[in-house]
Amino acid sequence: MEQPEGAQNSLEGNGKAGSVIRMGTRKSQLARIQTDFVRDKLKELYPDVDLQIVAMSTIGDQILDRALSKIGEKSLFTKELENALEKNEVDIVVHSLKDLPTTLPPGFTIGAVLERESPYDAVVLHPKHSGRSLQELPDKSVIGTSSLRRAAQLKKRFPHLEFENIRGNLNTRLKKLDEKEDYAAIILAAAGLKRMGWESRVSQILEPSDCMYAVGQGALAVEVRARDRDILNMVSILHHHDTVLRCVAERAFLRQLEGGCSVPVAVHTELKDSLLYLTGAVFSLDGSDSLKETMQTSVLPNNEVVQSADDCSHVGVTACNIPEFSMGAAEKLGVDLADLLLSKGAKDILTTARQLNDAR
Ligand code: DPM
Repeated sequence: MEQPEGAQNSLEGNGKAGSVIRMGTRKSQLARIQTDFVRDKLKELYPDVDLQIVAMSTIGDQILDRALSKIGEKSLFTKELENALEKNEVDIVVHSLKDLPTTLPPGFTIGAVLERESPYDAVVLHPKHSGRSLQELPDKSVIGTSSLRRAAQLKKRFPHLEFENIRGNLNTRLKKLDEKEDYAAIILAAAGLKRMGWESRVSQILEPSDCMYAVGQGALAVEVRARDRDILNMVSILHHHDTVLRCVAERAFLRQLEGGCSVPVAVHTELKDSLLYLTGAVFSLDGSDSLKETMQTSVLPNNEVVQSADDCSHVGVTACNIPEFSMGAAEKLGVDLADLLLSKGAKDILTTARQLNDAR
């Protein structure tokens, strides 16, 4: 494997790729596992680079008593890490893509989106309900989730269940589930459970007809300083073509809707025979009101379109090694689908959901 220019040289300061690359991470076990995963990939590709890990705690990790959607601080889990990037204390930060806002602060970009794990949500049951599906849980069973997206869809689909917030990192949540009688089950992303080695606790994977996933769910993102060309080149090799196009469409959809990480918006994407399909939906908090549509586009590169050399970023993702035509088509698909939903009244549904959630 050839290394991009600069990666072998020890270039001091200015965020240039040198022989040492520092990777910032949150302290939670999942964040560490995700960062180690990317470190191992980079180590294989660039055996001569010294990859160091710098662990930090973030606001999202410190405030554990309020629902995420109520803290009101944007980029909850990412701010401290971005500060460290900005101040040149670290060079790379690994995130779950779904935690990254669709508009990144100026100066930052996503330099790699890795192959997506399962994007679906999973049900983890209290041991006493072992073997049951959501449908089979007793009336008024309490399900723990602080995702408005999950609660809205599942309330509609399983009206016999009740939903309550649950916070904390994955370890804390599993403990709260198992050691108390507060929840009959909790809903978590299958990808996180798999990375933690807890697949055996998954009793049910939710089909799109039960619960569509969040924008970017299941994909890892590598955030870097946008001006850092050497590091951008270095990590761009980690981009997974299909995942990038799917996630660019999803992020463009969410951005055009002006949704943040705390609105009931869900998606489903597929890339088959160079056709990209995007299904997007918005929900009222109880799921009783919703809009859902599907659109598709060809992402087959059109040779007549010349790649623009200096800025190949789309919804915060810089992927110069993926044809500009495909990236542009994916972004447009997301925008067009959002515009279609907006023309049918999506704005009202989201505004009401936001107001009700803020008033709770
Ligand atoms: C975001 C949401 C949640 C996380 C909202 C949503 C879940 C919050 C909750 C934007 N970020 O999904 O509707 O359940 O209270 C998060 C998880 C992962 C990344 C954990 C999870 C792991 C999966 C991945 C938290 N962020 O969703 O169970 O890498 O996509």
